[in-house]
Amino acid sequence: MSDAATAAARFTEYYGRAPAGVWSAPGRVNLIGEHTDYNDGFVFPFAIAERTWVALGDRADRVIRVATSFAPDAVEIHLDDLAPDAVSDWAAYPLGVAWALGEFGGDLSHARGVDLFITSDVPVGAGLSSSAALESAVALALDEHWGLGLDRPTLAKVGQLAENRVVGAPTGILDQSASLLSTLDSAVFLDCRSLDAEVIPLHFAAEGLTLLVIDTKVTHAHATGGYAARRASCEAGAAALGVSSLRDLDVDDLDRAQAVLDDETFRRVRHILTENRRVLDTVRTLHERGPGAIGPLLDASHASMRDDFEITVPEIDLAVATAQANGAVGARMTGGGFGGSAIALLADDLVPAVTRAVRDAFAEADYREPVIFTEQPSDGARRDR
Ligand code: GAF
Repeated sequence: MSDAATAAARFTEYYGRAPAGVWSAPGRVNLIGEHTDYNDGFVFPFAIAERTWVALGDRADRVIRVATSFAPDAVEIHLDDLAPDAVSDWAAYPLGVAWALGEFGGDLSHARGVDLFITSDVPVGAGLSSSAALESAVALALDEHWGLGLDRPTLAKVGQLAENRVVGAPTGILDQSASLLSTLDSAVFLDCRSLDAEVIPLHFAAEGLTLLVIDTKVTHAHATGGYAARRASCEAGAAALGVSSLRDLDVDDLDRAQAVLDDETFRRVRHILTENRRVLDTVRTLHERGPGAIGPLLDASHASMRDDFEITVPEIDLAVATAQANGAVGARMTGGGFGGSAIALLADDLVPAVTRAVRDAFAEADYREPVIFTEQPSDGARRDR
């Protein structure tokens, strides 16, 4: 378990002086709205309790150096040399963000260099957005330290650009927005076209509900493979249907889509159109009937990801089906897919039974032991000290 004091202590140990400040940003769970972000659609994520911390200290020159508890060697670069292809591996995230700040109007020409030390307790490869936590913490720290004055929606775009251009993953704006815009006990209802964001209270605890995360330990990476293929299918579907993005279509257009598209592209498109609808229905249902009533929408979202978008894996499907069979209000995969985590919303007193049932089912199927924990919707990025 890390915290701001640990990040400061590690900075001091490494650089031999105290940091000027410590910032942090959380990972996220997406409650519903998967792969809709890069289709200009709707998402509804919240920040989780696990965070990434960045301790920062000034330098006299114009070098930026990054060290971390999760890699042996520090990486450094002159601010004038920042470029998309100048950094690689884990350093692409923090140094990619430093480059991307300039692309969004941050004036780095007079900025002094910085030393950074990064610690994190966001699990990597679990579909809980460790990358956005890192990008968002660094973006906020550098923006505030250098006085660049970029607002949080712009910092989310900075993190996304770093991920797209420097890391090389063609991801949308969901994860960075969740990390930067969330507040305690709430989720962010984001329109990824207008970037209008509304923070909506979830009231899980007040309603006697617990959100369980089941990390299947099947790891994924979005810089390779299926994620880009799904994105390409959506773009091909939109082009064939004569729209600039799938946001311009609604479930009423499904008959026409089926007539025009091949079966696979149609199913990809159907996931996006129905998922946008489910996000809107979830927000409405929360307002009208509370969180105990959103379960069928979570279940339907999972079925759509499994059957139409085909981004789940057998471990995830087993976790979801077991939670559902043991009384969860609703359950679904969260995140980009091809591994990662499932979430289950359930009555507080069902937590031990559902946890046991999922563990037993995994053992029975000879799957790796999952890591199962409860999660509280938490605060977004902030300065800690
Ligand atoms: C990953 C991406 F980074 C997000 O942009 C989003 O597309 C998500 O997968 C799927 O909803 O987390």
